Amino acid sequence: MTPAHRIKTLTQFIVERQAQYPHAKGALTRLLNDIATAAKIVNREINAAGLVDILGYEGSDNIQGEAQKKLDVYANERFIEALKGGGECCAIASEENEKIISFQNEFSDLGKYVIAIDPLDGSSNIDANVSIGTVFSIYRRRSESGPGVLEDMLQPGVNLVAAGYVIYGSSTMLVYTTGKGVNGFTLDPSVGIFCLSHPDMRFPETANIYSINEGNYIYFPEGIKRYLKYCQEDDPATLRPFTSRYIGSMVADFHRNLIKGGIFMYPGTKKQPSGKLRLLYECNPVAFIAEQAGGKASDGIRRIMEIQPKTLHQRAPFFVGPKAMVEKVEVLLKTYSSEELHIK
Ligand code: AHM
Ligand code: MG
Repeated sequence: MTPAHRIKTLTQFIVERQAQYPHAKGALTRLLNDIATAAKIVNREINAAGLVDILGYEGSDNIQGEAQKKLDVYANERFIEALKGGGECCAIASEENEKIISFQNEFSDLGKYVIAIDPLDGSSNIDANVSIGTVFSIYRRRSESGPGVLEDMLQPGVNLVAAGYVIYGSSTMLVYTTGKGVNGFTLDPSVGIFCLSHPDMRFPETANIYSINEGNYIYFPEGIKRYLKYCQEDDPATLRPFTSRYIGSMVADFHRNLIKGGIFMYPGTKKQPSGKLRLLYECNPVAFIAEQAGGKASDGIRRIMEIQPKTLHQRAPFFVGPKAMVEKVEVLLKTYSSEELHIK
């Protein structure tokens, strides 16, 4: 067992990191703490979901036309509340809200950050007790002062100051990066504290997992079909056939692949050329973490983090994982799907 004096809490960790920057005023530290606090409250509610009969459709559709579960709404409210109350952020973009939420309270001139968040990703899994997650992106605002505006949000991933996710699984973890590696913290539920459990996370050298909703196979571009066949070929030297694993919760699928070694894919199809996942608050934060863990994230052609977003809820095809795996997908897309996808 780890001796108590060696346990490092999330708060200690981010304060220590901040101390390396003498001019930092602690705003990012407070912001990350606000997110961690909201995550703990959401975690408590998720764990109690089966007990308090909170499951079920809220009755409203979110702006993508999907039915919202009560916990989606609850999580959205908790994160907005925590971030608004903290005063370090001047606007939030959430999967659950069509427009950005700008803060117009007494803090409106103080917050120099904006947050894009999916408060509860994979929420269709809740009633089956399957892992779900929260995903967040933190940007420095572009506007000078006052409530945040849309332009503050429409920034490419390369401008990210920090990003992370919380996975509500067999244990609850917060994983984040500020561009200096990736660190993971596990919640000790008995005391309600996130403790450093996964320092300096990296994709393993060997990887043999692929994650994709293969039910969409007939709609996939030819390059993706070829990649799936490649994954299923017999070649022990390259660990093939690979293992197929798909939970249907991006955070959980990505987290497993980060730890065990694998690629997560959500391609575009003829019906949905941009795929399903949203650039600002699903692809970009996970891409930042993947790159910081030695991996790669692509829309099949471009680096995800270099895409200039045009709208708040825009989607992007998403391929993320160890570099070699993502590059193989890119090559096959270029070879077999350049006309379908207009790859130059
Ligand atoms: P959501 O934001 O509505 O929960 O949808 C996003 C989720 C991802 O977590 C997951 O990777 C994907 O949808 C699964 O989609 P599909 O059911 O089409 O495989
Ligand atoms: Mg989502």
